[in-house]
Amino acid sequence: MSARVLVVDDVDVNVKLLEAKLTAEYFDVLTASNGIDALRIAQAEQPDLVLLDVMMPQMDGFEVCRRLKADPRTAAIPVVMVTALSDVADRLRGLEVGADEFLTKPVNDIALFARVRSLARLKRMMDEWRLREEVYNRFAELPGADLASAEDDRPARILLVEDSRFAAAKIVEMLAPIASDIATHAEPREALRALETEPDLLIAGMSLGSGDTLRLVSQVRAAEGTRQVPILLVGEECELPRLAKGLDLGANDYILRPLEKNELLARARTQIRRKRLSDRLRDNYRRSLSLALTDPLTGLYNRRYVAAHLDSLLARHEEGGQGVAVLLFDIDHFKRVNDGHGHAAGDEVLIEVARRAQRDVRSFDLVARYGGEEFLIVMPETGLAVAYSVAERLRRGVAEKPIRISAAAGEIPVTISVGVATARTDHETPAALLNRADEALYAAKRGGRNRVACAGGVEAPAIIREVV
Ligand code: GH3
Ligand code: MG
Ligand code: MG
Repeated sequence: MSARVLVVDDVDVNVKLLEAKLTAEYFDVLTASNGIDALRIAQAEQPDLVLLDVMMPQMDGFEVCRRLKADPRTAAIPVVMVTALSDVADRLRGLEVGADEFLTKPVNDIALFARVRSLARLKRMMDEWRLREEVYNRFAELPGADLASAEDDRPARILLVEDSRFAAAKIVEMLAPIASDIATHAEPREALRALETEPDLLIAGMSLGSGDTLRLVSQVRAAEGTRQVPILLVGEECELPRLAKGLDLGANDYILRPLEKNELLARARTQIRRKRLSDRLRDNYRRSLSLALTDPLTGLYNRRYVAAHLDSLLARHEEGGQGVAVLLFDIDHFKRVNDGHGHAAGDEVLIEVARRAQRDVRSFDLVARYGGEEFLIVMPETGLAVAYSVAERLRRGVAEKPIRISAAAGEIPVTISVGVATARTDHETPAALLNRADEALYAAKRGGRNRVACAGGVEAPAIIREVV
């Protein structure tokens, strides 16, 4: 993965040095020597990351960071502040203006590459979600998700893996202002099990007597259920190479001992915020996906979805599958239901017919609302005889019991007509198959309604009639 990094520093030598290091690691580098240029380039070029010097004449790094985070066009770009030595006051001020990370001068290569990579990866992920969400919101005509409101300050649930009781107690005490619940485990194995409760953050000490923290990191990242949990590592300065390895394996951040309360709080808070934002984006995405592909009245798949589904089934069928059958059915004289009992009663009938259709097909058959009062069922691995018997069961399932509606009218007798078509062995297209089902449906209507007809006027064999 190559990321684009904007390096901002008023001292030319510093810019050149960082540029050389990053270019050697295959990052694309943009540069700026003052705050105004940095803001302009960040807006125009949308880098994946900004490395920002704190001490600059005119506009200092804090102000640049504040403006980047205040502008919706650049707010999502991670900012790493580059500060002189480990000045705690500087770090805190940086966190207050929204900086995501710190590096101290002279810049340590391990910390530089690991943090740049980890932040760029995160940015890519967020961009991807944002893009998908935009696309699906357009598709489903939903209002856009409000990213600002995705942030919430609910107290967090944190899982801590630390075998020194003293160290653990200290961390728990420091985190009290943001956590409602901190579960402490001394062993990685126990922690892995406890992760099933999906905490907002995992904090893990690097030197555990009872197991390997790096292994825990890769196990957490490998399992589907725990992949999303952010990981913050806690280590000593001499453990930097292992901490960097941890970041490569998927940990999100690290913090060095001796722990400073405000830095720990800030780093934990940042990870929790990101986790919640990405959860939120994922939920929105799922929700809009389901709205885009299902019918809100009946909950069935919609025409758009069933078309895509049929496409891929037919492609499989061409490659030597076992056949595909479709049933197209339509409620008889549905207009009379609306006219006689009102549109709301009509809706209730549609919902009940959909329910009975789903009840009467196999679990791998797909039921979709195809149009107003027209439904389509797609049945994989199905020949004409079975398709016909399912259609007949469906027809009976609707006709044999009137549909109860909430209005005074009580019960309404409803029938359906069904057209059955099966895919030809080669050169079948969805359009041609559906067309034949449609012709069969109209034959059933012409034949008197409340009946099943097969495409091409094929008479269902007598033996099937006996079976059903
Ligand atoms: P046929 O037996 O020939 O199918 O007659 P029909 O009356 O069912 O057919 P027609 O196509 O003339 O009328 C279908 C009606 O379905 C017209 C339309 O207003 C109604 N309809 C379509 N979608 C909905 C819906 O979502 N809710 C309700 N209540 N009615 C709908
Ligand atoms: Mg109808
Ligand atoms: Mg109709």
